[in-house]
Amino acid sequence: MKIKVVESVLKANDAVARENRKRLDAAGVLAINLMSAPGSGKTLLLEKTIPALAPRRCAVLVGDLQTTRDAERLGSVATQVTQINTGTGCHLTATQVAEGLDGLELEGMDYLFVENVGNMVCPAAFDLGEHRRVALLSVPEGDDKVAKYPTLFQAADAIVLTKVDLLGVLDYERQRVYEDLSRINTRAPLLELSSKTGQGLEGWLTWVQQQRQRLCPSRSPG
Ligand SMILES: Nc1nc2c(ncn2[C@@H]2O[C@H](COP(=O)(O)OP(=O)(O)O)[C@@H](O)[C@H]2O)c(=O)[nH]1
Ligand SMILES: [Mg+2]
Repeated sequence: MKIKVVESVLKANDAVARENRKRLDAAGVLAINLMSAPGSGKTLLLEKTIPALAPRRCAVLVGDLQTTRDAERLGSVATQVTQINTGTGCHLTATQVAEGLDGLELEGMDYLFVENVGNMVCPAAFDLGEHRRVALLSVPEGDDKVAKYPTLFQAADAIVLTKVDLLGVLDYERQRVYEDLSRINTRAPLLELSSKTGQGLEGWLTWVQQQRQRLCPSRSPG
């Protein structure tokens, strides 16, 4: 009985997610859902990505339990930013994203970045209508997280290892991450970067641009 309830919630979510994807496709907007533990560096990565990519053609939806702090940070780099407060919800839902889309002008946009609520478990279960899922993990979190939270990394189209500027300071065996990923997700690239120093950002930006070109080959991104 319990399982049926969960299934129906997910089914209803998936139906709204499909509508979200249709709206985004119609507008030629690539949507990327960023998922990670709190503090892995989602907001700072977006603060660096958007100015380098196409500042006037990026919109952002940010999910957090409380506060508009991330939206305030991102408001200085993106033209359209909406904060979604989930209250006690540990992940965004497709319905919340649909409401967020209602408030955005998608015409003229190339990219929609969705910063999910900081959590390594729940966000992975909910399709939001995004085109690509990115899972972040940061060096200070430790090199065992891929094995401990496999669902987040299994669902990812790309995995971003952030804060590599701290590799020399902390005991961190990158090889463990590669080995764990080889068991659970071999199709997603592992992109190592530091939003602080800029190391590795080029590779990430190239991956993002390639995804949009695949989605919308006839329109050149700004
Ligand atoms: N050293 C270092 N710090 C970072 C990096 N990326 C993010 N941070 C810091 O980590 C903290 C959390 O980052 P934030 O982007 O807010 O994480 P979020 O909760 O995932 O959005 C902030 O103090 C950032 O300045 C990085 O690449 N290197
Ligand atoms: Mg954030």
